Amino acid sequence: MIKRNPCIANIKAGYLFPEIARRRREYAAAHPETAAPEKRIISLGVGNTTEPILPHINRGLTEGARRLGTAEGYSGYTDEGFLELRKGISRVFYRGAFGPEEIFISDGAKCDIGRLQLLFGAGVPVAVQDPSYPVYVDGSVLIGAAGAWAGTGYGGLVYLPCTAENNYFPDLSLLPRDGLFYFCSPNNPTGVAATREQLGALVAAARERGCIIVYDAAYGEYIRDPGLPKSIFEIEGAAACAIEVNSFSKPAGFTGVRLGWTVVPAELKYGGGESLNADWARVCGTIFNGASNIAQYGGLAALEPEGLAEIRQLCDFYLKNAALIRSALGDLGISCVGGDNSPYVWARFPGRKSWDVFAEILEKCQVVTTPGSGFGPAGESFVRFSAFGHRSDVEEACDRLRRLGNR
Ligand code: PL4
Repeated sequence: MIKRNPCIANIKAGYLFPEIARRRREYAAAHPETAAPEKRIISLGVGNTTEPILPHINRGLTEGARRLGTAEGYSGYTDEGFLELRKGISRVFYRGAFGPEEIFISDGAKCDIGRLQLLFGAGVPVAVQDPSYPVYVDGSVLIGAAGAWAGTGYGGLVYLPCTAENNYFPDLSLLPRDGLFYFCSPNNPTGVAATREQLGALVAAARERGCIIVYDAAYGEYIRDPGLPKSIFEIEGAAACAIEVNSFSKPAGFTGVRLGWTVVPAELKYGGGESLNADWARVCGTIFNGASNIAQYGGLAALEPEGLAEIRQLCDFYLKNAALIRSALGDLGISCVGGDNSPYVWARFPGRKSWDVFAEILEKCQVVTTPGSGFGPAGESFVRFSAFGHRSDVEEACDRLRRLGNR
């Protein structure tokens, strides 16, 4: 009989978000009273957008669908993406620093994170911020990184703790040589955005150690502090050591539409001098057939001035939710970071297990959160509150959080 890929046995049995959904279902089944509106379960767990796509961007989507029904407007496979969309992304997000051949349109940041490791294979050392978005670790383990690094601890990958003690920025001396480093800013789950100086140090360390940074900027449009970089490519020298993955999901409400992009600079080279850009084009050409054309019409509308104003409006809406959550937790004496340049609030419960805090908040408040330990060992004693929710739900959740009492 055919054998199972042994890497699958190395990933954790359940992916974090379905496990949270399972516990929520279990709680609801045991508590039929949660069917009543005043007792309904409110989710501040998974980071899933809730608000309608705003009118200008939505017109881009519907007009795109209409065009596909016409002889002059029809298009089929678009491979690396609409040329105008790639040019527009460079103009809007990178001040035109990249040619369209350096920008690859995707069906979302997560999908490209999953595909990117094909460039490096199983033998490469992989480092992640701890805590971090679970896909970096699980994706690495799936490609065999755990096998290559077995015995090094933490499931075979290198975890760089980001804690209150180091202001949620890792000790870069722990970065393995000739490795891959997943770095996310504003960070999921901590909500902390790295400063220009910190990213300068990160780029310097990556170059000195022969590493490549996979920079996840999925929440860049949530940055409101003008001094904070939205992209790794705002840092000099980054094009020689970084790939950036990005997405329309969180800024434009495209979590269900599916559209993102990855920047692979032409100057980025492996140790042997080969081009990552050429390899990425080859990988995508082989196992990806391009993003939906309808989604790409929506992306084009999002890059127009009216679309950019809507992106700002939508992010402001969720940032206001984050401020409400942070203030409610602060009133209880619970210490938090994030929420100011990010849609996530990272709340600390010293001495507690994060799944226990998750259960306490669900039982006392009927509010779903995400336990910090699901993002890595350094996430223990934290829970993440997502600001993606209807305003009335967030207000109700904040009210109910008072049941936790003062800390
Ligand atoms: C739940 C740092 C959320 N089922 O929509 P994409 O693929 O363009 O972007 C996904 C993504 C990429 N990078 C970061 C992210 O935080 C996310 C989305 N994360 C969360 O609650 O942490 C949604 C997660 C989804 C999943 O597994 O990705």
